[in-house]
Amino acid sequence: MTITITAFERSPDGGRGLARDMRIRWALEEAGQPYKVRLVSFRAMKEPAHLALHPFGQIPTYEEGDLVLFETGAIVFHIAQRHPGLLPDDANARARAVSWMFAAVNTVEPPILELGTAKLLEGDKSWNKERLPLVENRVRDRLNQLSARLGDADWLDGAFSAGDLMMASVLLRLRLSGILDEYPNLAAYVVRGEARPAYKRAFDAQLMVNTRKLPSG
Ligand SMILES: N[C@@H](CCC(=O)N[C@@H](CS)C(=O)NCC(=O)O)C(=O)O
Repeated sequence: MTITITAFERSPDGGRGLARDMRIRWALEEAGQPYKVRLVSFRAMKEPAHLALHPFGQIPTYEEGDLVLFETGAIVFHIAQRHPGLLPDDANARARAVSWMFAAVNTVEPPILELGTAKLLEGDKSWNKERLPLVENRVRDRLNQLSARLGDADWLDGAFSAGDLMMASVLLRLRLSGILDEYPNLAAYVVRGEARPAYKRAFDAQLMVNTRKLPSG
């Protein structure tokens, strides 16, 4: 069955891996599954046709036959359950990998998103100077804990899994802030994720969308 995902027609980062369709592309590449991409503009994302797929008017979405999914965690989990390569066979190890997926989106990503909001949307507020260090330190609190748990291991729990795919994707969003570099083992973890052939294929495909010339007129 054909898999179709949605992605930004023009991504704010120019297609350099930050838009969340990247997580789905990466998972599909790891699983060796072909997919199609439907590009949507910011305006189209808020129109009824897209809202029928994604109640919050965002990307990415995932369509496969009658199935329509939104939320990257749920989509990557679906892919990982259906195809080998992203979750261990052992039931307990599988459950732990799923814990890491949830930890990525539910525990580590929120302070990182808050930092993005503080920098991009609140930079002109009089209170921003006082608030920003607090928000940065909330990110550091989480990274201290994650860094301690990862230690000198390559991946969070044995072999690479969907948990690592989600965690590395979330951490990537921190790179420009410089905070990730305060944690050499986490920075190296993200680089290890980016070095995977499946990640590179996904990255190239996303970048190509954003660097190709649109037909004029
Ligand atoms: N929790 C959602 C977040 C989805 C999300 O924030 N998507 C962004 C692109 S990376 C988006 O569509 N932003 C445009 C908007 O919210 O209007 C997920 O993980 O899928």
